[in-house]
Amino acid sequence: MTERTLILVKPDGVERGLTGEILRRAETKGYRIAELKQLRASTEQLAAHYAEHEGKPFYQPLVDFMLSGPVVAAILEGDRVIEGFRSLAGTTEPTTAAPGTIRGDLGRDWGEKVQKNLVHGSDSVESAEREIGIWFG
Ligand code: IDP
Repeated sequence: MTERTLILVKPDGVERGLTGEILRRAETKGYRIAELKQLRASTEQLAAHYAEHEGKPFYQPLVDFMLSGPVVAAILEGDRVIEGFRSLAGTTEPTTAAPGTIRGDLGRDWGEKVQKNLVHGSDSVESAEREIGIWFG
């Protein structure tokens, strides 16, 4: 079943020059980049994107981190791409994410309040459509 997902290369990934490597992994897996842009996120976009986390202790550090530099937003297309990209990204904590994944191979803990884990990928069809609206209008 062909799906679309919204991915973000977070500011740590852009700053470290890993955008190409992250997109390469998605393309090599066979997913198609339907849309791609670099931008500075607005507080409104982040409030909408992370609404489910509002009130959690890492919420404000997360928003501040996402405002700290440019992000790269992309729409990926492919069969089961939502699940597939999350599998490529690995689990949330980069220190323990499995080797072979983006977070496991390229990330680690930096002793900060927020997990700087390089990428975001939508977690369901509903989230993907909502997030594509936030980042691509
Ligand atoms: P996901 O990105 O792996 O789907 P979510 O639970 O949706 O993880 O959390 C969104 C983002 O918030 C994570 O990618 C990470 O950057 C940050 N985050 C989540 N949980 C924690 C935490 O317990 N401490 C610090 N940062 C967190």
